[in-house]
Amino acid sequence: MKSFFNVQDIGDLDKALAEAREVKANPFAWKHLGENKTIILVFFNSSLRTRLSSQKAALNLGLDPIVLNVNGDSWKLETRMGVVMDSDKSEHLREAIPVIGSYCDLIGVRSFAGLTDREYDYAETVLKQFVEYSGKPVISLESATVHPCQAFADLITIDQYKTVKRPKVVLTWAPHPKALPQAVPNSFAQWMNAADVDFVITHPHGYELDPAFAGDAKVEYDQMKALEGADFVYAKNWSCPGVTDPSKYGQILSQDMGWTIDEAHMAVTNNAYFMHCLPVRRNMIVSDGVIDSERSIVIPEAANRVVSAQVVMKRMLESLK
Ligand code: AN0
Ligand code: CP
Repeated sequence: MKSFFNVQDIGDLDKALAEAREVKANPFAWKHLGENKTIILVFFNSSLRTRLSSQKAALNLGLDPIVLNVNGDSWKLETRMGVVMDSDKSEHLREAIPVIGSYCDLIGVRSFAGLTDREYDYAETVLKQFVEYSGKPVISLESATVHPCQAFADLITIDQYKTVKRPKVVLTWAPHPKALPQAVPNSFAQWMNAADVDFVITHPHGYELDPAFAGDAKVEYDQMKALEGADFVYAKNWSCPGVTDPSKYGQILSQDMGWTIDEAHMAVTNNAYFMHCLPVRRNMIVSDGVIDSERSIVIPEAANRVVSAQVVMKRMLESLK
């Protein structure tokens, strides 16, 4: 595997899920694969799960992880081309990336959407520079438009908990005080469209996801109707994707607390499991009662982040040989 951004990069999903089950059952069986190899994990933004699960996955494979916190302990990096570098950014990605590439075998990059310039974000400008200038396989650890390690872990979790062959999975928007990227819902939609599930998206008007990710997924604007009979409820906030009105890209269009997932919402489902990628704001996205209930699987979902990262790194190491 050369890079990991989209569901297509993992190939056949049944095979990927079978491999995930193997890795989960026997995490140290491929400890030789990463011997004398290094992964550099570059973080332009905060993280708890991605940072720790990526390091743990690397260690399970015998691969040495090095973490670089850009803005914290490195020079601030300029990401735009052709600018006069008279700001607080001391170094350009154009030099930093090949230098990073010369120190490692694999690279992971977290670089969130700026949410001001839709074209810049949706072109995955930063991630593409890493691919072009590092010469190494690159994993998106949530880039401007995708979070594939999360979506793969979500699929692994659904596969683990489902009790019917084709469960109903509902992605629901929920309110949040800050504008958030679309990477998590974009990837979740892309992966659910490719998986064997009955997938429905629900959100207020104006929050339509980019068709490149939403595909033919059913959109139901009545949240309660969407949730009826759901086996899995996947809550997430996102800001305006700017599909219908590009001038609203990255804005908060609604803070309707009626969309917070509480017991009344869960009551219309098929005793659904509750999922969220975390970090989650309690009593904004989800009520204490729902996230603390026995149907909440947010912790095993987060635990599966080690499994998804490990399958991806394992495949990349195998294709280096
Ligand atoms: C980020 C987001 O919504 O994309 C990361 C989620 C994994 N969340 C926040 O910034 C709160
Ligand atoms: N879900 C997730 O990616 O969490 P972090 O932002 O803490 O890495």
